[in-house]
Amino acid sequence: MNERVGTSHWGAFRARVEDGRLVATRPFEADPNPPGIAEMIPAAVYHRDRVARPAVRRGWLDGDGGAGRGLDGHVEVPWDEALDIVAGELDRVRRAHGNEAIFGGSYGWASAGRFHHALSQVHRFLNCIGGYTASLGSYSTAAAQAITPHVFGMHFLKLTWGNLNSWETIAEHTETLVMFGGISAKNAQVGLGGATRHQTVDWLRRFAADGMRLVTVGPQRADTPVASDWLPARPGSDTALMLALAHVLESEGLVDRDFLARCTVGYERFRPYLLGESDGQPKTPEWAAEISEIPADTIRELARRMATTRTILTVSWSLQRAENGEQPIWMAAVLAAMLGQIGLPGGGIGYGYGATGGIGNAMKRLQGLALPQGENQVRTAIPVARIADMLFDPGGAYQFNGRDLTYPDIRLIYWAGGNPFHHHQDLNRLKQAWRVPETIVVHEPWWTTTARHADIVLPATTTHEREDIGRANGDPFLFHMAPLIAPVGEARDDYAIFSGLADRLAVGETFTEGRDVEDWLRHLYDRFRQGAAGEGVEVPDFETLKVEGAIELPISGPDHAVVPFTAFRADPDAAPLGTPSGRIEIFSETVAGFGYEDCPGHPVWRAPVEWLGGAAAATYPLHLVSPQPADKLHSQLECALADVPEARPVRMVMHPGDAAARGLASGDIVRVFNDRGACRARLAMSEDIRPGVVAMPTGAWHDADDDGTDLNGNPNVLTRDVGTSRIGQGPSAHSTLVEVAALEDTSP
Ligand SMILES: Nc1nc2c(c(=O)[nH]1)N[C@H]1C(S)=C(S)[C@@H](COP(=O)(O)OP(=O)(O)OC[C@H]3O[C@@H](n4cnc5c(=O)[nH]c(N)nc54)[C@H](O)[C@@H]3O)O[C@H]1N2
Ligand SMILES: Nc1nc2c(c(=O)[nH]1)N[C@H]1C(S)=C(S)[C@@H](COP(=O)(O)OP(=O)(O)OC[C@H]3O[C@@H](n4cnc5c(=O)[nH]c(N)nc54)[C@H](O)[C@@H]3O)O[C@H]1N2
Ligand SMILES: [Mo]
Repeated sequence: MNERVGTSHWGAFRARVEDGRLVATRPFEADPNPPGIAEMIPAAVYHRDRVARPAVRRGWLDGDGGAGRGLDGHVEVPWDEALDIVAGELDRVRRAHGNEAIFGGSYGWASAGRFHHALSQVHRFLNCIGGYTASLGSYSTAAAQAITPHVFGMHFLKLTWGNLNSWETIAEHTETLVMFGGISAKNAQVGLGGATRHQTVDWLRRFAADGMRLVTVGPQRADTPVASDWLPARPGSDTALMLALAHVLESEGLVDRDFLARCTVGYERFRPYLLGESDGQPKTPEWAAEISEIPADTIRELARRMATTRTILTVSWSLQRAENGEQPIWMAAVLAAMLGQIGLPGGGIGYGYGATGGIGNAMKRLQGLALPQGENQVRTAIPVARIADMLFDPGGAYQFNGRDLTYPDIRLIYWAGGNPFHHHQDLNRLKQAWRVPETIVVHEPWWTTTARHADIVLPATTTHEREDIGRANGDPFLFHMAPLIAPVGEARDDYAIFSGLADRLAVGETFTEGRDVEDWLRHLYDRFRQGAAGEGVEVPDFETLKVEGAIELPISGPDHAVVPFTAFRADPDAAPLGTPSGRIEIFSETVAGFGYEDCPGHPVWRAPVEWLGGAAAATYPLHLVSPQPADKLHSQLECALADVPEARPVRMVMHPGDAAARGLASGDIVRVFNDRGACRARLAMSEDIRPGVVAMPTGAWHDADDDGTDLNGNPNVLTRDVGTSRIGQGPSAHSTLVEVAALEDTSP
């Protein structure tokens, strides 16, 4: 028996390996709140849905032009033959159409481990053969990434990772914590690269015990894991609510004029809109009460409380994964600026607490340990969530953050480490778009829906089958990830697959630089060590890490606590922001200059097409939110979870009143539908969701019956595939209306 340490996006674990077989995992000792997710790893690793051997789709071999994708089966071929085919296709397409015709965006979370990070591998490889059409932004925060540089002069990831008050500082100073979208304990279980010590829930418990006023705004009470005042606003109405809070501040003399004058620009251009002088509609609490269904008096009381106590406003990433998702991000900044507490300990604004594990941890940031990706000769890149638009409309014009662009003509898609049939919206539309390219290559450990829709499927190892180094942003631990088991079936590491292809395309040496895996690990690790030493952090050598398995670096704790924007607040001329004015931009000349009706020069309330207050609600009266799943990461480990009796279709939470109105009961298998599609779900009832809203987590593998109804409960057959706005062009999954009815036929 041998208990090695492993790590994953959902944290570290101890692995029990018997006779070369992974039999069980148990929690890592340093984790006070270990997630249960790791328990599924053994069942998933040996699951019958593993891709055993390279496989080529029958219809592709017959030259069906993509028509059979997702319909026909695959034939297994030996590795050499598969690699010859893929190398041949890459070469053919780049010669005939140029490298721009290869879509290598390959968005996805892949798995933990720094070297074998599939996206770094695929991008490095494609750069070696002349480049590829890339994707920009993320499904997580595309809209926020587009807007915050205009407002704060800073990339959103820098804002959400480094420029928010640490938990320690909040505990010490904050009196009122207003959480738009809550601070989610289930989401804090995971972190890109790992989250070792899960502390978010403990911090929230402490805030509650200390008597901090906690307010959750959003459709689900449980989005905050401790008791809080719940304002069950309609989904998509947050901007209106924030405007009304701002209106109270303005009309009751509670605005911090000095802060606005010193640290912001453009309030005088925004104020006429707030007061209704420019559009005839004052943004009063009564106005917002109609939109959000939060009583006007509640809004007034909250605004006064925010102005008279040390207050942080937090905004979850989910708010911007919706139509006009840029607006709540921008308006929250304006509201915080009016309160004037930005730059004070425990005051101001923070985006993304709880979205992943490391956010809010007091931590020294260290760079490095990433595989160098080289340079992409192709300049074309699309906003990540516009993939179906791109495939449907080569040469088509679109606007994105001030630029007029056209979609490239894609002939070959290459995907390693992501699952578009998990992450994209309106899957029935994606399925059509996916038929367009000539060839689709996917590396996958499992027969996911994406793999089943690919022409050539190359079996990849999981992270447990190879040696790697584990480390994550916002986490003090370093892991040596020894291979726990031998590769399953004929699976190969992504690195080995790309090395084989690079050889065939005469760039073997460029891709590998003559290094094997061990050489790369040492090389990346040594660079990381040197970088850390430059920051005054001593990192033990690789041999020591190998022996120890896990090492905690001395980079976290109260000494590293952050109070963001202090220097800026003290002297905005000496420490300006990266905006054109050097100030927080309440009005942005740049954004106004784009001339977009859907994102003018200051934040505005714009009703989405699909929300409970609009015309579409007459036909589809329920708002569907599709949050992240609590029991896994996205679609990963799903095959094992789905095997548990009664686990599929997935649970969908509904208010008892809405269920009664439809004659539905807890446990019923229901049909959830709109004009875009339909799926099954297992009904669960709860008073903790506001009436009119249903919540179904993402992650079930899409599989449809003959009339197209998704059997497992994948909400993305229902979601809308439209960009957040012309600024962000992000995914707008949370803006979706549906209806729910009993399913006549409940046979599996
Ligand atoms: N409706 C709705 N949709 C959403 C969201 C939502 O809130 N609502 N959220 C969106 C968000 S924020 C995100 S980030 C996306 C997530 O979407 P994805 O990141 O695409 O989802 P994953 O399931 O993590 O996909 C990773 C895939 O990589 C595979 N993989 C793991 N390790 C390896 C490896 O070593 N090599 C290779 N080749 N493959 C590997 C896994 O088996 C899995 O299929 O979903 C988005 N979709
Ligand atoms: N266990 C687990 N954790 C994860 C992930 C996972 O797959 N599994 N994925 C990770 C990833 S990639 C990301 S990007 C983050 C995402 O983190 P978030 O984007 O913050 O999380 P979501 O789960 O999409 O949504 C959180 C809640 O927002 C609420 N909500 C939806 N629409 C609105 C609205 O209009 N207004 C308000 N006020 N609330 C609304 C919903 O009730 C939902 O439960 O989570 C990460 N954490
Ligand atoms: Mo994400």
